[in-house]
Amino acid sequence: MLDFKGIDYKTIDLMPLLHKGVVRAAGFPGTTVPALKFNGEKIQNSVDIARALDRIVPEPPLLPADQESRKKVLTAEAFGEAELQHAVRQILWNTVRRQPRSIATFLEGSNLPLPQSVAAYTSGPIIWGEYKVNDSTDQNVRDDLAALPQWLDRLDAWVEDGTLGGATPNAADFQIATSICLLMCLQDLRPYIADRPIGKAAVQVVPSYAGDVPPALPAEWLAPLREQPATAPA
Ligand SMILES: N[C@@H](CCC(=O)N[C@@H](CS)C(=O)NCC(=O)O)C(=O)O
Repeated sequence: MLDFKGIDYKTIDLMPLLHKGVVRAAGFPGTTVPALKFNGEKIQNSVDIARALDRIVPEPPLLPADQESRKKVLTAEAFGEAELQHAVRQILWNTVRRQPRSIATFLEGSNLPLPQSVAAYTSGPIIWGEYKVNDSTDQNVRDDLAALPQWLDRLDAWVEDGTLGGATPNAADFQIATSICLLMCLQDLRPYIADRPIGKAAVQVVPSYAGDVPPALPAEWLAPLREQPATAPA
């Protein structure tokens, strides 16, 4: 969103889990990332960040001017933030826990001053902690995967009606594309998403996304995805 606005910025990457304490120590009220300091203002939560950026740098806007389109974008953004995002986190950490070495692939392009040896030593407790924090239990992940086909259909429909994937990305595109690209880091899921309208739209918004997790999930968990057609019916 900062790139889209043409705002110059510096990124600080933090270790997952440890970030909670660091963000608090930096003076933010909550423990989550993304967290942004802008002209002394501390802004947290992706939706609030999007609203704040539109307030601070109005052009180009992250929300459409037309009221009807704006309502749809806000609905899509809220779905991405409140439902999709958490499920993606749960699926991710359950899968990474089964393929712990894959965590190193997410470091590509990061500015963490982390030697491979330290990364290897600390990854176990971090993966376990994230698994716990996100409640990434097998049952929750199975429920998420069962819901995923309908969610992908909903996202494809938003691409079809222009709410997502338009010529200019909006706040919902940024909210959702990042989650979809993260899901596509999982080799288990990529084939069910990449060729769909939402898969293609997500890559347009986030062309490079580090991370590659080899197949890990039990085949029967993926049955709901296999059972549905690769693309939503017209
Ligand atoms: N909906 C928030 C969620 C942010 C969030 O939960 N981030 C995770 C990392 S993906 C986090 O920092 N979790 C730590 C915590 O909940 O304390 C957003 O989109 O900004």
